[in-house]
Amino acid sequence: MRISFCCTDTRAEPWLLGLRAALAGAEVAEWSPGAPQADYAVVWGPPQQFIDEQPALRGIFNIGAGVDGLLRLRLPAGARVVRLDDAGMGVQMAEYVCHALIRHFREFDGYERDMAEGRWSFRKPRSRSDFPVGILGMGVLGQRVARAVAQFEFPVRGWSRSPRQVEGVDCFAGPAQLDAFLAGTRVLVCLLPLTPATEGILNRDTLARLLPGGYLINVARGAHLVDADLLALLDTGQLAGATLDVFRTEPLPTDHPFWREPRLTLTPHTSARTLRDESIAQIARKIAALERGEPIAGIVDPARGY
Ligand code: NDP
Ligand code: OXD
Repeated sequence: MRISFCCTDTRAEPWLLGLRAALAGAEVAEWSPGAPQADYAVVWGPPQQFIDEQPALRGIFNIGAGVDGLLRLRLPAGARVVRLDDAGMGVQMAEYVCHALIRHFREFDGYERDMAEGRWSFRKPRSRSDFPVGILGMGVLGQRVARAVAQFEFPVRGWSRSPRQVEGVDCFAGPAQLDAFLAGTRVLVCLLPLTPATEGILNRDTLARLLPGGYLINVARGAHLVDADLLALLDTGQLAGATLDVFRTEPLPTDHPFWREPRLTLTPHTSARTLRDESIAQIARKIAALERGEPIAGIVDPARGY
């Protein structure tokens, strides 16, 4: 079995060693133009040339959860695209979202500023029942985050494409229930895949429907958010602030107004990193299952876009 590795911004050597160790007997090599046909590919942001030169792949394994970049390429009809299912990202995402949520709710950002300015002062405790957390996207990561947020006793609501039942979560589904979901949410977490249906979903209309003084945590993709609409709602005070991990252009351009907005907390697309060992183990398990003719989780439906 031959495996071709084609990941931009990723040091190939440790992945090649890990994949070889996990898939005994497999020939694993980094792709270069004209390389021999492979049975499986392990990719992140591959060029179109890679796809065009590898028409016989039995599976294309994306080393991330989001496949929006991959699905922008022309893929062979019937190509089986497989994304990472958690693989260590769930707990990181839960940490990140809880950190952002609690920092905002407990006003730790304000205390940091006060103490830095030598001011010893208390803020009035707030009630977590006034801070319902709404999670857009109740998939692998959304559900993990919902569980973590519920541990801190915030009311939790979730929105997905198809109806779901998740213990401890007030569930909403589909466009018809989006307004009701937003109307009862103060802290909005975006964990949707980027698809034609979700691009720009964080906009003036949807964000203005949150409870007054809403707060946004976007950990999905920059193109979910209409940047100018967020800034406008911060200006009117309808939104109290936001924590953003993802941006339309990454790295965030130095002249982007987000850098200068004090009510925003920014991080460089780091909320849930791909963990090499966990990812290799998952990919190797799935390749072995496919070779045995068994079903696997995480196969992307290109028509749905995730
Ligand atoms: P999943 O595919 O497991 O979950 C996606 C969820 O979104 C599902 O609940 C799905 O609904 C819902 N959804 C999709 N389309 C719509 C729609 N049109 N309307 C309503 N709900 C919709 O994905 P993951 O949880 O694994 O990952 C989510 C995203 O997080 C990734 O696509 C990626 O963009 C981002 N991500 C960001 C990272 C970072 O470091 N910032 C790291 C990892 C991921 P249904 O349940 O009905 O299918
Ligand atoms: C992912 C990401 O999709 O890191 O996994 O953004």
